Amino acid sequence: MPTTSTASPATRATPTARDTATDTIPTSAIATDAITANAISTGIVTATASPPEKIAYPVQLVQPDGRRVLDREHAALVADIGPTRLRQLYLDMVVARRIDTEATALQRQGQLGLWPPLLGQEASQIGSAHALHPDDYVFCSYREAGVAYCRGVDPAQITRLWRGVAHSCWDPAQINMTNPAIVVGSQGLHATGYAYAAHLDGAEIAVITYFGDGATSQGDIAEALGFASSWSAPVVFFCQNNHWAISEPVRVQSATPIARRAYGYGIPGIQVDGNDVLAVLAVARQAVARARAGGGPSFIEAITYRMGPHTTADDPTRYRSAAETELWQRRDPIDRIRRLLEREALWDSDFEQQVRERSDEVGARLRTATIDMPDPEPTELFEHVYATPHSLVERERREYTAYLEGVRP
Ligand SMILES: Cc1ncc(C[n+]2csc(CCOP(=O)(O)OP(=O)(O)O)c2C)c(N)n1
Ligand SMILES: [Mg+2]
Repeated sequence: MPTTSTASPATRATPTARDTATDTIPTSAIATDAITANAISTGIVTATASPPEKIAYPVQLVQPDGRRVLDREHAALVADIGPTRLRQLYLDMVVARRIDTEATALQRQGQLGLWPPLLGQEASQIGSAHALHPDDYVFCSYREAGVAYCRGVDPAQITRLWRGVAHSCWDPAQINMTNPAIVVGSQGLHATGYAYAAHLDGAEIAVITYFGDGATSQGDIAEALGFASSWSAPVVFFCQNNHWAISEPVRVQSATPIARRAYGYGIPGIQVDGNDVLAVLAVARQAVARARAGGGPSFIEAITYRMGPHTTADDPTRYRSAAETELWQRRDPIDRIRRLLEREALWDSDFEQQVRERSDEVGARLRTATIDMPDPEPTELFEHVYATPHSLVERERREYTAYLEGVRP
């Protein structure tokens, strides 16, 4: 089978079209199983699969006005999501936003050193997290507080790292989720290694790694995709294309839609409306099921938008227009599911009250715990550098202790 050429002039023009595609009813999506027929007898999947001729629109199940989209294939993947679970998705998204606004406020009040807001990305995070099983494993970037919440993290732990009082936020073993990875893309390699080991152990789990559009330009992600494909590692590559890598727009990261790049590695890729929680849940379930069943890696590009700054140290007004931000405010992922609930007569004042109480409770716990976090002893810096004692670290600890004794009153 001939390999398909990469960017044609037509596809080169797509980034701009892609930027505005999420209001449109999808007519088709990328086939997700195009490469399975190419698995050869060694079990290694060849990269000769042809990607679809064009990527039409991302998968969408709910339009911004709350109307359902007729897409039988993907709707079938969430057919079991009834009123209770729909409300749960809404509640979790509101709580994720509350965690974010509370932490952002705490940073502005001088209680945190830094915070990376997730505002606008709630559907991508909550939808994908709801597709996971407790024994699956998450390798995240720095922005996935919403995923951590769904994994069951204690809200009192979320800001530990960002206040600078600990090396980590939570215990990864308790929620099967790593701590924030600051080195962009590094978590893709960690996920692939973990997934491959699980595969060798015969563990029927999926591993998911979250990263951004900018991370797709990193060698680490390219290496992870190549290795995961060659060795059928059960990993879901979940790219939150939030349109920006700090001040770098997504259109300069890739000449083709990011999901299409997966095909170069022999990995099926799919684009999804990342502000549509049901669509994200559908495609994430498909990818997770594939990984758990031994079908190997998948790639999801969730098209969303970072409504806030990159971090609290950033001023996005210096590199993007108010008109662009306003456009995406009209596609707010929480408003969309609220409209769906209203249309389907699932919205009432009792539920509204329940949502308010839960988000107040989580917000208050996060705030009080942050302010009450004790400052660590300066020498705790030397803990957990190596798993076993190390002579260099011990020497540095002694030197630093002596220094502190000299300067402390
Ligand atoms: C290897 C590496 N290079 C550069 C940086 C600085 N940096 C931090 S975040 C970021 C942008 C990442 O953008 P993206 O992958 O789109 O994720 P987003 O922040 O939008 O979620 C950069 C360049 C870093 N932390 N690590
Ligand atoms: Mg980004």
